[in-house]
Amino acid sequence: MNKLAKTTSLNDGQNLLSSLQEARQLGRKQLAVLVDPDKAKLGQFKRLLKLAERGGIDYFLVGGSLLLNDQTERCIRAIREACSTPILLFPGSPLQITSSADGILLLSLISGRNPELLIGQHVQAAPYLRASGLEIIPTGYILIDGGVATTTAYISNTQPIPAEKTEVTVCTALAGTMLGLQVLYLEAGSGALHPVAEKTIQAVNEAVDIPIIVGGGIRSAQQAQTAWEAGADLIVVGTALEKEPQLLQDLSLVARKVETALQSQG
Ligand code: 1GP
Repeated sequence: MNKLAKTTSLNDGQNLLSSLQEARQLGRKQLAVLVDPDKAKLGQFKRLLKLAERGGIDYFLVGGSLLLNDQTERCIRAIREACSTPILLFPGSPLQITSSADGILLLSLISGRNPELLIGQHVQAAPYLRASGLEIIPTGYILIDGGVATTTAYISNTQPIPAEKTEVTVCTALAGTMLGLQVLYLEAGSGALHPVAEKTIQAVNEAVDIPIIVGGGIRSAQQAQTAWEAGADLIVVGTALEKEPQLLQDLSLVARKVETALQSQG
């Protein structure tokens, strides 16, 4: 296979959104690794790509709230050369759109009240997205307070939902599904002190039936397990794997453990 070829036709020809939906239906627990293109040259990233060759990563997310260098293409190329894992853009701005990925989480920041991130930037990006051939995944992005001020909150000029206001998060998630968003991303912010709380994930999981992505501040297999068990379908880990790529193995093992436990519960 051409290693630089796009991989949108994964899982017997299904597209990326179908793969997320199927994972939710079948109780499969998926893992995405968030790569900050600015760090794509570092030694730990190369180690992570070596480990990725052996599997265990369902998607790479590429992007960030603030990028300092124009390294997205290089980063995507490095991932493609190492493995055939699908690559989704996770853009902090329309400047990060590139057709060399497989798809894009088209984020609507529905926890905030910044019209630019609810519709403004999407209008500007629409013709580029249409021409890009990227698979578009309409995503309700919900920022929840993770105990520390995040770049995402600052750059987006929005306030996160207070962590204990579960009902606000649930109503936001519900509104997102009613607006037709296909996926929800519960985000505590990169490097959050506290990941999204178990009870918040549980409450959202009970309220909606679309794939739930959870990320921000997940540093251990135990925290990933808690999130998966609470109802997350896809966990996103960035910072912890940047520092300690070997954590990937533990995360993979825990994902299979949670799936097995779920299956035995019927
Ligand atoms: C941030 O959810 C992602 O957008 C990942 O966060 O870097 O804290 O793992 P971490």
